[in-house]
Amino acid sequence: MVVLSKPNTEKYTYVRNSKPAPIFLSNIPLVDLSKPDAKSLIVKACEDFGFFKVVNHGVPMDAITRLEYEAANFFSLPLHEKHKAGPANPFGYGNKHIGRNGDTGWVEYLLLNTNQDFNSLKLSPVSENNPEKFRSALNEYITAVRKMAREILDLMAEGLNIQPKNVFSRLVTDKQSDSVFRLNHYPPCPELAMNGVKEDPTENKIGFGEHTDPQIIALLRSNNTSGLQISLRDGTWVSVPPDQSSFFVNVGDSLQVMTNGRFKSVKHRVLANQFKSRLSMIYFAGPPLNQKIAPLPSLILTGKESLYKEFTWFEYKTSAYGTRLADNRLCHFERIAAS
Ligand code: GA4
Repeated sequence: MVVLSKPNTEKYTYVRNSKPAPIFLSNIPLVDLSKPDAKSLIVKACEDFGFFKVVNHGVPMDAITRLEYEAANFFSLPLHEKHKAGPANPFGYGNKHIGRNGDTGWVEYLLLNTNQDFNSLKLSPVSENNPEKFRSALNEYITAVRKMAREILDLMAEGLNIQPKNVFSRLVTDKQSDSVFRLNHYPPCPELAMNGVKEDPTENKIGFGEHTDPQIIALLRSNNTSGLQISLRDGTWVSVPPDQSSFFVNVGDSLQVMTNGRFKSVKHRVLANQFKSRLSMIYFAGPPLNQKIAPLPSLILTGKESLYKEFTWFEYKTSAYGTRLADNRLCHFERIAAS
């Protein structure tokens, strides 16, 4: 049996929910990739929420289970063994510190470049950890999830009625695509009870602070522990009921730009759970570094203007990585409307 490592109990950020009990979003847009209405549902969901849930996604359940097992083994290693994977600067193991600008969360993680050769990833053959099995599970999962990303992006282009069909997907299937894979482990947070927070369900500890993803889309799968929340257009935070057999898709900033703001990148965060550990796997589909990102001319409606300046993904990424999690990253690339 895998026992996930015990967290320590340092002080971390708490947030007070705007409503007394967590609001669960029961009507999360649900897209069945095998159904003909998938493309129109995806477009609607990206316009309304920048977020949707996917079933019949085509990622084999055993690839998911295998990676989850290997990841749980990894996170159950003693801290000094996990640190052997190298610091998450930019790729490797990270603990409580997120990014380079002072953000913290109740989380440990492994951040990987999907183009890297996982043989270079230093993993220890300790107890139930088998580095070879971990590497092959990563490769198998990432290959399957990249295929799903391609399908979803093709459906978006079809749903938007724009040509060519692969206008979005070619950016993430390119050999040079700068995509990232992240395994997040949120240990249970006993401190929530120790602080008397148990009596106050409006207070929560932050696992991963609010942010939007800079890339095109992100595909997230987690175990059955809750914690993920998305922000609605009016700023209300709603909890997303976990579903270990489905995927959740986030629109990223780059897609917001390419659609000239028609699709919105979704602000999201993860709250720590008092009792259960949460394990999530996220594939951030990004374009090649030299790719120019700008509103697609076919999506600038007649009489409307381009809302964003053109930039390369390298420029955006460099700027984004210099920000704090909760910062608005797109504002630096907005065009000032002509008066
Ligand atoms: C958010 C999405 C991905 O997890 C990530 C994150 C990155 C990091 O963890 O290093 C960033 C964050 C993310 C956006 C702003 C910067 C960079 C932490 C941070 C404070 C890997 C990514 O690409 O951007």
